[in-house]
Amino acid sequence: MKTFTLSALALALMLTGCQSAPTTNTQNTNTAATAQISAEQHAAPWWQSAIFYQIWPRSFYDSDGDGHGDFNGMTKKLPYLQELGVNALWLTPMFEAPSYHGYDFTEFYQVESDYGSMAEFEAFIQAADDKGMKVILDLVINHISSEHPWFKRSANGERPYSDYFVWRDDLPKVGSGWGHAWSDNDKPDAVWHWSETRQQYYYGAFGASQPDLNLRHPDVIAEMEKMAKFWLDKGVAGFRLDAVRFAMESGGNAQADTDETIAYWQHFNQYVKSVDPDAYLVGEAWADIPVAAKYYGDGKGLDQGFDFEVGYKILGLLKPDASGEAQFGTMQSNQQKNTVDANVLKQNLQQRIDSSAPLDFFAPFLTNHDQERVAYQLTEHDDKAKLAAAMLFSSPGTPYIYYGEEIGLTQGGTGHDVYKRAPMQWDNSHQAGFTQSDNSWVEETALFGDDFANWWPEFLAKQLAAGDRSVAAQQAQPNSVWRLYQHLIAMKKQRPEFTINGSYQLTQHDNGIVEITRELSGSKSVFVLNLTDKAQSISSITRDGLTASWQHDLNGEQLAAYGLLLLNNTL
Ligand SMILES: [Ca+2]
Ligand SMILES: [Ca+2]
Repeated sequence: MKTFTLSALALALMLTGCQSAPTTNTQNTNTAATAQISAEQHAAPWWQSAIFYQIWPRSFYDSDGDGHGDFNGMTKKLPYLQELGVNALWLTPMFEAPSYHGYDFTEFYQVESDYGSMAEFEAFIQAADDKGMKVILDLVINHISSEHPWFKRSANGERPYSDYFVWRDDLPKVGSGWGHAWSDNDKPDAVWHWSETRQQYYYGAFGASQPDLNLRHPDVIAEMEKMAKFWLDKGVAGFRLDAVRFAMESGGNAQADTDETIAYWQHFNQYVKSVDPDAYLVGEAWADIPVAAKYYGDGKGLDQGFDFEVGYKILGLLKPDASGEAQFGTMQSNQQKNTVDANVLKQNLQQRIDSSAPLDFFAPFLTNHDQERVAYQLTEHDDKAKLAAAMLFSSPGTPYIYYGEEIGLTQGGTGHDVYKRAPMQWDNSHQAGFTQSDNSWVEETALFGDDFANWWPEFLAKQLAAGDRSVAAQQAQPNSVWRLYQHLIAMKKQRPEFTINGSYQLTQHDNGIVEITRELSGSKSVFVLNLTDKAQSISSITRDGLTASWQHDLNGEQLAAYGLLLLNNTL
């Protein structure tokens, strides 16, 4: 049996006056230290106690029967989110854009008309605020739509727009390093696109329809700041920044993570904080931890960045036969044949600690809108989905939940992103309660092309027949995935050991049972996870002074296959 202990951070120890990190089962309740922790939490930025929920607005709830989710639909579902317990929301893009996904803005100051009016957006922000929920928006600064007036004018050579994008006369040669910046491919024509109008090539890291902005141009820099201020003034709490790694490119072998890019985000953060000191920036740097940490920028960069590795590692432990390949980068698979080694979780945490950013920089999550859904990866195995949730919430940092993960929502296939972004399933009624329309937006051939088969009716019928994968059905079951999420969220908000300063100890017992302990100043929680497909003894787990707040298939001293036991002491 191997034991690993992460000491509480040195700073925390200094602040709380502890002599050493809590590593044993001692039950010394230090009320003075707890009070100090509370004061410290009070002073900490709001995002450190946030539980984020990522909404794909088009798929959340359709309030007016046109088959597209909308602002009023999100407003209507705020009580649901409050009941779940989340206190912060990330909306994927909701500015006017030609695509269904919205990552290609044609407007910086108008909402996506499919989602409703500006007044309805403002009402949503106000209603969320009334419930104590922060809302952040998805901001894409690296590129905009080729249909944006800026690009049309730039292609026409109109000043001052002519230099708002990155132009060159000739296509770089193969071997010059140009290609998709997130891979090592050598393919200049993947990122340099020909403009008939201008008779030049323009740079577009994400394809011809999404030209990269020239973020060296003072007008462009100023406009991006103006856009941020416009939305902050409307009451949003910050931004999730798309594709932060690719802001500034300076050559074929310098298309990502350049010093200039880090400096750009430092500058942007400085501006945003000048508008609102509490505004929050979280970056999508889809890369391994040392690279993601760069965006902390010595404390002047982004407030947080996603930890893309922890989700791979957690899900990898639950599907040991899968290849576990990283989808977008340099991450290594953690698979070991026929063996589940939970040490990957502590290695992940150690990497965060060893990085150039502090531990509270990282936001762990299981999946997002670009990744196969948890339930799909785990073949709709609810007990495994619960273990995934437990591992996520036991990990220090600000967690993000992708809508539907809390009900074990799966997907209708693979190979197209829309499968990962399908309508929420609210109940077992018509269209799973998402829309009154006979059709949902995912069936619109105009959005996906005539060749794309309509997979939705069959998928929906299957989900409705199963009957257990909707919010209503999950809420009605005491041991459902939804109930566990609700429990974990409440625990994370209430118990001090789940703050960034709580110690983390992971032990893998010889029979495969994994024990994760979080503890701070006498407050303690223990996760007991059976990562094997057989019932296992948990007689070696010390349970003195602890009571079970969640137990699944616990039979005496045996925890069922993929069972979960959650123990806490009294606060
Ligand atoms: Ca609608
Ligand atoms: Ca760029």
